[in-house]
Amino acid sequence: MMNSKYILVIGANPATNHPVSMQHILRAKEKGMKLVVVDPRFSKTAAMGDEYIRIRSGTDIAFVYGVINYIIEHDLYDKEFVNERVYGFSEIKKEAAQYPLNVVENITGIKAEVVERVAKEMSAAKPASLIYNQGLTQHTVGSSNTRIVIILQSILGNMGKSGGGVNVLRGHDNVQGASDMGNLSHTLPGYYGIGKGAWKHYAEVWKLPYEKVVSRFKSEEMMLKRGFALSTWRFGAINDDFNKYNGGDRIRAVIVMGNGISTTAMTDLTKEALDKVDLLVFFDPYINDASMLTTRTDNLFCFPSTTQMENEGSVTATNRSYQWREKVIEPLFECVPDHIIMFDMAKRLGFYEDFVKSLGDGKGNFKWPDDATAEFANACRSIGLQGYSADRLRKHMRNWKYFDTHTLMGTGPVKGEYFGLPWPCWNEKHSGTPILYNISAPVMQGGMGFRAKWGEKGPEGGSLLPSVAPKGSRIDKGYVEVTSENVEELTGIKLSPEQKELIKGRKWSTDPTNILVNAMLGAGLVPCGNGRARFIVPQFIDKWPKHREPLHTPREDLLKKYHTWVDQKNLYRIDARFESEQNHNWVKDFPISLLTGRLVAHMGTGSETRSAKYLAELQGEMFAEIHPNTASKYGILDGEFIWIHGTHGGKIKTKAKVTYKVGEETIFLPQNFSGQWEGVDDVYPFNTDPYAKGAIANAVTSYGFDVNTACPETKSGLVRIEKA
Ligand SMILES: Nc1nc2c(c(=O)[nH]1)N[C@H]1C(S)=C(S)[C@@H](COP(=O)(O)OP(=O)(O)OC[C@H]3O[C@@H](n4cnc5c(=O)[nH]c(N)nc54)[C@H](O)[C@@H]3O)O[C@H]1N2
Ligand SMILES: Nc1nc2c(c(=O)[nH]1)N[C@H]1C(S)=C(S)[C@@H](COP(=O)(O)OP(=O)(O)OC[C@H]3O[C@@H](n4cnc5c(=O)[nH]c(N)nc54)[C@H](O)[C@@H]3O)O[C@H]1N2
Ligand SMILES: [Mo]
Repeated sequence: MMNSKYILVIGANPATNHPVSMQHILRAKEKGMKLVVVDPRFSKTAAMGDEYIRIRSGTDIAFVYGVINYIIEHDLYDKEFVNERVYGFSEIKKEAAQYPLNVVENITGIKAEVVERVAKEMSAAKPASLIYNQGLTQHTVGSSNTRIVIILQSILGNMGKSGGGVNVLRGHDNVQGASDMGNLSHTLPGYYGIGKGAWKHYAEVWKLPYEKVVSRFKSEEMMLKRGFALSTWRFGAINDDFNKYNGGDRIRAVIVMGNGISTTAMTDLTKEALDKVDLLVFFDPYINDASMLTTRTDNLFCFPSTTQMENEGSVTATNRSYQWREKVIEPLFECVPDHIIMFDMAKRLGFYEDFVKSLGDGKGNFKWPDDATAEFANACRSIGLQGYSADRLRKHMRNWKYFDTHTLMGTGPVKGEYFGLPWPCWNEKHSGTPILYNISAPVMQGGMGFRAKWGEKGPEGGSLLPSVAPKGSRIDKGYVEVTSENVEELTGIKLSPEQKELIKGRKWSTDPTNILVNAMLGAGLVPCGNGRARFIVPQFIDKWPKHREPLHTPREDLLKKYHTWVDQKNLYRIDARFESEQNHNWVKDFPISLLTGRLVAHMGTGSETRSAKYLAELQGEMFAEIHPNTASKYGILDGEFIWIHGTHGGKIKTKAKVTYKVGEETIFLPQNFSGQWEGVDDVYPFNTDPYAKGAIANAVTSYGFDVNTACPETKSGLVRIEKA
């Protein structure tokens, strides 16, 4: 980002949420980079920017299409990049043509000349970067939002370049690592999915017969099904209608490890579910928020787990760099590290021997966390983690001073390696990949094309293979991923009969010998192939992004043209309402738009930070930001209490903060408070109250889920307000 000439921040607020990244951004600004912030709220980042663009929440696709359309119409796009490395341009061109400037202005509230200026300036800046985060993802169209910004950056030729790209500023410390490790219900670690092939790969990694893995499930069929998501489990605990997706029964027990509970939309549902399940268990260094939400008096267990300071292992940053974290102190009091809790659970559930079979000698003698690191490095070949080892990562952390803070390249003892070996890191000699899809570097030094995951032929005809390749490749254009079938043809080398036997039926991501990968590297080729960036995803409900109004929209007039999808069956085990929720004319009774986001002094649910007295002192109170005109319309003065009523039936009482940061039609609530329920704050068990307490924003967020990921629509809701 330090090399960017222009940065579009859209749906992120790094000045508050990523203060370290913000320093990199400001360094680029010192060198003349233009910083433009698109946000419904005048954020701290907007205050640091050169231009602030107020957008109506949930309309980013229309805005970005407006920019794309202008760029294409005025011939401002990177034709070389598009011709050589992109698939599906003509479909996007056609779709974008439906978003001329006046249409964009009507949908988004952004003036035509502003869209025009962004298009002109961003296409002139080489390179331009784009930063997004939760402002784009927490919508029914969240996954389409994430695609449209990639499409924009590809059309501008900004992908695979230093100072370009799409920079997703991630959430928690190590959320990238959690994602790489597959802490989700629809994928195994390394993004393998949960198909039979993926499970077989893992059975091999875990040194277990496939049948043994199957035997942990009710049936093989259930093993191959997506589980509940963090947003949908409540329905699975409350609503028997969804038993059909869940092996015939409701969720009976809930075990929570590292989630604050009140942070999911529609807290009323969470409360009901916590009350209804048979067993509730928390592993948390703090008293989890659930303790104040639930009214149950039995079968609730809170176990003290340690914090990250009392643990060792790797964590992963936003740029895919793995960082080794040393243990700072021994576990305090009776706190136990999470992995020990897991091992203990496996023992008590009777499968400990299987659980640790792939660690160390396979008989329970292993070194933590080294052997676990070796296990996931061996498993996650799909993203190229096989170049990792605990020793290599430790060495990087201990020699951090030998890395250039600008390029990440090392010298001295870490010469030729990029800090933290950002993946893919294809083998123990690979440098790591500091910039994805960069074809100006050789593959062994971090070069790669787009993955050729979808074969040669595009879904709408034409080739999915590009006409260019990373520097120094044996093949100077596109090629498919390497398998035992095509390895000799792609690499031009002859494998011995023994080698052939070892890799029979394998491909690069399932070959434990790494023969296929090493053969490709030797020929300067990318193991996962060299493909085009694909703008069309045939299996998605929208093959390419389309603007669709939020389920709770203040613009009923736009629904005819930009309505949502039909209701969806079995979205992470629930039948989710889309159309039937949208067709309700909510705005009549709930005329104010609800926006939620974060504060610098608190983290997530705030269980930790609101229990820290200095942070609680910095930000001690929950509040609702409201525009002066709206406040005056309701007769509300700054600092007075208001009631906010959500469309899902919840209500909260909080202080009004009268400010121009929000538009007249919007209120903003920070998501970092908890500890009050419907205006009452005496809800914690005796002596466990954090220092700072307040109303829970998610008590008034609306129903609604991303159609692909089930991420809740916490950035576009509607509410009703009144003076308390
Ligand atoms: N201090 C602090 N730092 C944190 C966290 C924290 O709680 N406290 N949480 C961490 C986590 S888990 C995460 S995921 C990240 C989140 O980081 P961010 O995504 O930056 O956080 P938010 O404040 O939730 O949302 C960012 C901005 O999106 C805007 N926005 C809302 N809706 C829209 C929309 O429709 N379009 C556009 N263009 N903008 C919109 C909001 O007004 C807000 O300013 O922060 C991480 N860092
Ligand atoms: N309305 C609205 N809602 C939102 C959002 C929003 O923008 N608006 N943002 C969403 C996003 S992006 C996120 S990530 C979530 C965040 O929501 P949560 O993940 O619920 O928030 P945290 O407070 O980070 O929760 C972490 C919990 O883990 C505990 N913990 C900390 N360290 C450890 C450890 O080492 N081991 C264990 N076992 N426990 C530990 C903490 O004490 C805390 O209880 O909120 C989501 N909810
Ligand atoms: Mo997050």
